[in-house]
Amino acid sequence: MSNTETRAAGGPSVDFAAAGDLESLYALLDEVRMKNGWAKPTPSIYPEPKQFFVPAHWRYADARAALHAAGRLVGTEWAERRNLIMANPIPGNDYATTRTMVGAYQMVKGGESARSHRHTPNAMRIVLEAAPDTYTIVEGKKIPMLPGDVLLTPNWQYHGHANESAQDSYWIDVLDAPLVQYLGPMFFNVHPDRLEPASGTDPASPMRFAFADYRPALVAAPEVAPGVRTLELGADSLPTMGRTAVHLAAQSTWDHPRTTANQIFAVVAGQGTAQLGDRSVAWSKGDMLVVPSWNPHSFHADEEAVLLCISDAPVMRAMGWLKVEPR
Ligand code: GTQ
Ligand code: FE2
Repeated sequence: MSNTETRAAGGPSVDFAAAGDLESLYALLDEVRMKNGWAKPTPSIYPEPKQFFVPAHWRYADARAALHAAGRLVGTEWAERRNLIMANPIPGNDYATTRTMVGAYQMVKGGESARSHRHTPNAMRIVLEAAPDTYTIVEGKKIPMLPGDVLLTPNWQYHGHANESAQDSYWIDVLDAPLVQYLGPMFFNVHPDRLEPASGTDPASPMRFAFADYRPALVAAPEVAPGVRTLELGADSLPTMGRTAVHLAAQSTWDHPRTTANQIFAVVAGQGTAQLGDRSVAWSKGDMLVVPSWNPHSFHADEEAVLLCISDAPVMRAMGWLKVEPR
């Protein structure tokens, strides 16, 4: 007979009064599914951010070659998306790039489409290679995808991709899916028509930040450091992820302060080096880098460069947890 049944209603389920030492107290706690909070090996509350996620760098040259090969082996008839996930290289993780976001590379072949679906995670894309007549179809409108463009797909909007050009297109996807998984409200469904029919093309969609528009504005923006300019792309257009375009003049260095925000960087143009935590990496066009919360990081451009910084700063700000290290 279990203790639960022998104890009187209202009394303790086990006899804590009989615990003569901590070990027997812990054994009794196990029986009522409780843990002591005073002798845990790793406290849950600590003085500064402690990350399981690590800074990391992925080369577009690798992703592109892998996707090109996948183009022979993976059809969009059966795969929801032909994409590669940049899972943070920590034990047991096969999805999240950082706590709140996942970064991926995707390829849609010339003449091919990726079927329409919708999901509660917010998404955005940064186009690396695409010829005219490559579109993402968002809620029945064709939105052009050209190199350097940033395209948004908010929560629950139907989206599919149609490459009506002759050239394979490649881009980076960033989604807040790990945050949605963590909090719980994950929903997904496919569109009844496979690829949602489009009623027209909307090159000036508020969901599109065309490279041709933001690059001139970026190079005219004030310097935040010698040779470094930044521009927000549509603050608040997604509730969870912000976008900052960064222009680095040749030989400039961007010493970005530590922040509680998690950040994914996409290299839109140029090449250089970065210091991520205690790692040095050499980056070039199309590469992806991740800087989890509170890791030091700086970028040096060997030639003129444009980076896109995608961050969960809007979430941190909304919760009162956005903190940037003073210097
Ligand atoms: O293109 O809709 O990389 O839903 C991951 C999930 C891309 C997309 C990804 C997605 C998409
Ligand atoms: Fe999607």
